[in-house]
Amino acid sequence: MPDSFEPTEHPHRRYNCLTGEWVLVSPHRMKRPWQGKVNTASDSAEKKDEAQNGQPDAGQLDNPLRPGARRPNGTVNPDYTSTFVFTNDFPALMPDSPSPKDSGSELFQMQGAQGTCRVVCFHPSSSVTLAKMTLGEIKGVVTVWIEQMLELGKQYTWVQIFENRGDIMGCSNPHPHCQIWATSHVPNEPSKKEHQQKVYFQKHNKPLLLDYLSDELKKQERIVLENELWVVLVPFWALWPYETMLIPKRHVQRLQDLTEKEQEALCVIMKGLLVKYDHLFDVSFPYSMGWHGAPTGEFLDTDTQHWQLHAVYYPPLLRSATVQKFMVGYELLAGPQRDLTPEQAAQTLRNLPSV
Ligand code: H2U
Repeated sequence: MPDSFEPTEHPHRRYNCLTGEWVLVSPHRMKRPWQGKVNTASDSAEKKDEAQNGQPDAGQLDNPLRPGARRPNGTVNPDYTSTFVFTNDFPALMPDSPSPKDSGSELFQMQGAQGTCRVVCFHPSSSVTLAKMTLGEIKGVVTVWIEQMLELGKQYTWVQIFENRGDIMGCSNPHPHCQIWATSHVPNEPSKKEHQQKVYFQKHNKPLLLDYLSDELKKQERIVLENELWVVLVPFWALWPYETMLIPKRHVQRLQDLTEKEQEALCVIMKGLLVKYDHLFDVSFPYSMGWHGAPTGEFLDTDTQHWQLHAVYYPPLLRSATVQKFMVGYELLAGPQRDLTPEQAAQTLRNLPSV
């Protein structure tokens, strides 16, 4: 067995201290020939609109998220000029759905799941992505996120803000928007983070993610962007090829705890990251992203200082605009695996323009 370990050559496992799971890193697999699925560049509505000199195309006219559109359920959207929030017409959760009776069985457990789902349109134009919005327009989106966290957080234990971008991610509509699902329970992913951060805090009396960030800033191996108040990095344990984490430098538990200055600096760094992503393979970059912070509802009255707010971006593209990473085979049967190293991904992203 060779004794000179090279992370860019030799398969190894990395620990995700935020979830307690391991990722298999196999950098040499980037060299394998690809005869599998090649997508068409999922460039959303952007190019179509540009081709028609800004005139809305047929898709835009039928688009149920645009200002003034009649949605399939008959509701007419207002002629909004900035952001627009509405309750999802096809919600995955209902506020007043009844709970099942306790089965009394360890093997057949069920729980009630009450909640609500909302859609947030970011902009009246279907051809504008967050990367292309002005800082003022992005600030409008951040303000809505905070308002929604405050409102829904009063009632619900977990408020999940997430954006699915691009048809490759299963996004049903190219109009710039995100979703919010608020639930009476803490879902699986944040549950793991709740546990890991709590255990770390009990041991060290410091938030896990702030210690992690401080080490990352010293190492300077996976930092993509940094400003006075925020950092974007490729996590040490990143699973998706160009996965990133966006994290405030100060100890902030929830989105609604950000100061005005932090909100403004967030808009700048978020736009910088999204512009880099668009440059990476020269397409309007697809991803799933979302915010994770301390739980809300009944947790608002408990000690949650082990939590540090952060956003995660999970882009599916691997080698080009048309070759994506699939979470299949080994990932489904055994555990997650990635090809290029997080350091290689960070270096590539770092070297791309952010304007
Ligand atoms: P996605 O593009 O991420 O799938 O989100 C769009 C959401 O918008 C989706 O959840 C909702 C869908 O249910 N929607 C409505 O609520 N009303 C509509 O008329 C169209 C889409």
